[in-house]
Amino acid sequence: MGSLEEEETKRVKSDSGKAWLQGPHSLSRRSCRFELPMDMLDLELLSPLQYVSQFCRVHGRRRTLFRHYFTKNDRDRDGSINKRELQNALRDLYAQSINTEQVNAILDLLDVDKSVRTFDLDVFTAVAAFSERYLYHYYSLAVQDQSERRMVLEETDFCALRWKLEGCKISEKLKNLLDVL
Ligand SMILES: [Ca+2]
Repeated sequence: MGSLEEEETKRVKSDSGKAWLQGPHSLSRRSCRFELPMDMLDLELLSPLQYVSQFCRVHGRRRTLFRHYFTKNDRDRDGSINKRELQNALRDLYAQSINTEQVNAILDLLDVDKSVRTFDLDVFTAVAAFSERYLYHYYSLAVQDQSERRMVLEETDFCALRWKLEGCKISEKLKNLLDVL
C-alpha cells in the first residue's frame, strides 16, 4: 500500500489550505465525471443509485483510493459490503471528518433504503464519487468557493439541464440528486 499512502500524504500537503476538511481526501469535482444519457427519457426508469452506478466515470487514482476503503471494510472478503460497512467506508474515506448525519444525507439522496442490502465495488465506487460531489456542494455553499470548475465535457453535458429535462418524467429523488452534481 506504499504508493497509495505516498499519494495521500501528497494530497494532504497540497491541500493544507482547505482546513474545512481533514484527512487524506481533498475534494475535487474533477476526479470523476457524471454523464447524462443520450436519450434523457432513459432517466425516467432509473433510481438515483442506479443513475450514479451507470453514469459515473471515476478516474484511476480515485478508483484505487475507493477500492482501498471498500476492501478494508469488506471484512469477510466476499466482494460486497452491507450498509453499515458502507457507512464506515465513507467515513474512513474522509478520515472520520464527516459525521453520521452527512453520511445519512448522502445515502438519502441516493435513496438507499432497506431494500438495498449489499453493495459491490462498482456501486460503492459510484456512491463514493457522489459523496465527493455532495461534500463539495455542501462546503461550497459554506465557503462560497466555486473556483474549481467541472471538466468541459461534463459542463457541456450538464448545462441547460433543466431544458434537457423538459418533458421527462423523472422522479423527484433523481431530480434532487442531479441538483447536487
Ligand atoms: Ca462482505
